[in-house]
Amino acid sequence: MGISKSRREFKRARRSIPGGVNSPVRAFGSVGGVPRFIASAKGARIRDVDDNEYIDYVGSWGPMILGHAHPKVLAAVREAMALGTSFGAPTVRESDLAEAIRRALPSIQMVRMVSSGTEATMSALRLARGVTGRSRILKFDGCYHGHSDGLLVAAGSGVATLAIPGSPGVPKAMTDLTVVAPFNDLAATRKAFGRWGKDIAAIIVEPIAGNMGCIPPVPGFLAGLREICDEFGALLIFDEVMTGFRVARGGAQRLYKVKPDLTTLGKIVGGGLPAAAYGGRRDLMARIAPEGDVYQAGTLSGNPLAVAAGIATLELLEEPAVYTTLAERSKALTAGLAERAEAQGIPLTTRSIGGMFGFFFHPGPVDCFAQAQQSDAVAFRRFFAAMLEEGIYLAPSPYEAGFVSLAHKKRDIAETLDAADRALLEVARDR
Ligand code: KE4
Repeated sequence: MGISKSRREFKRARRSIPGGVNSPVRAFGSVGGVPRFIASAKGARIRDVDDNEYIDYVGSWGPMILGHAHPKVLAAVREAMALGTSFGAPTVRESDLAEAIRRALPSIQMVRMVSSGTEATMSALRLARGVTGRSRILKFDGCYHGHSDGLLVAAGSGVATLAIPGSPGVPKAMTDLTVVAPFNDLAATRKAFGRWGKDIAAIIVEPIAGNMGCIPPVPGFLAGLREICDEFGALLIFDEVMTGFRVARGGAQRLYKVKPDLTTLGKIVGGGLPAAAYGGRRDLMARIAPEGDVYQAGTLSGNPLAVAAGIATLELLEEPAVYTTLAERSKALTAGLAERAEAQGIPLTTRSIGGMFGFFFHPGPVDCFAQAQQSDAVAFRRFFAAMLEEGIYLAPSPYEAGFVSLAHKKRDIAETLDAADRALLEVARDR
């Protein structure tokens, strides 16, 4: 596979852009090699600047659930574009999108559009602090909620701890307000509330973790968080930036039947354009300016092009069978991977939930970040590289989830599994 143009463009990009990319994971830092510079995409496939084609399981990190360049989404954006690209004033279509979100997620009685998942979680946490008058928040180790200071943290030493800065530039004063507990560990969460409960404004959680690989909640975990929040007067925030409209029309909260106080959304709600949202109980959202006193704003919030793409995407996801199809594709892929790995004596733990999936080179169980970190990183790197060479584009990190789209057909899954057979041989050979 020739990649000379990507190699040249990567060298060029690094002169002007930090790491040559506009978001770190794109640089292939975890897997090595040259990131592919993408020229175009259609359906389940992307094409790089060297004219290599790949079956794409990243899908722009989740938004491309319909497949790339869906004709109805493109038409909606073209139609919107002809009327102007941004007004900085209210539009009818923003209410159409808000109502579509409310219909899909009934826990969202009011919703505010923003431009990224980071903005959505940052704003939801400010609202939680504003309405409770409390300063601390609790998050889970391995969950990612965007890069705002209080969330860009690492777990301290110990089971439930005050966070430590996850990056230079994040002041300790910020991370002292963030408590970190292990994902899927109710006992540790309850212990943290025992110590800081009266000052914890909210728990924020990915109801299905997708940023430490794909790790579902163990039975009772989410319901347990609901109980703890109710007992201590904290708010429960589901960060469904990834899982919203991905695992079910109503998101993970619909799958697991646990009702959060606030929900954050992103990715799919913008149909691949920059749009995200936060919303929830009316009594909480009414505290957001200008109706209330908790400030949040954004020049391009509710941008007409992003709203058009979001509405078109959510409309196409109203077809009842879509989530059955997505789950079938995802399950066929992960079951096939597990079968082939077992045949070659390679420990592999796989997960598939709706249209998202994950796999760990690990015998299992993998229910939290500490266990995910015990996965075989070398095996992952070898598998990733071999699959890329085969024309299969997986997430370039063992700590990401994978995504199928409605454009992935059975023949794409079969082609992927044939490639996996050969790629797993590479892994087995070097073990
Ligand atoms: P953005 O600010 O990147 O739009 O959203 C942040 C965010 C919030 N919450 C969850 C659950 C998320 O998964 C994300 C962003 N996801 C990553 C990939 N896992 C985006 C890819 C990237 O960082 O380039």
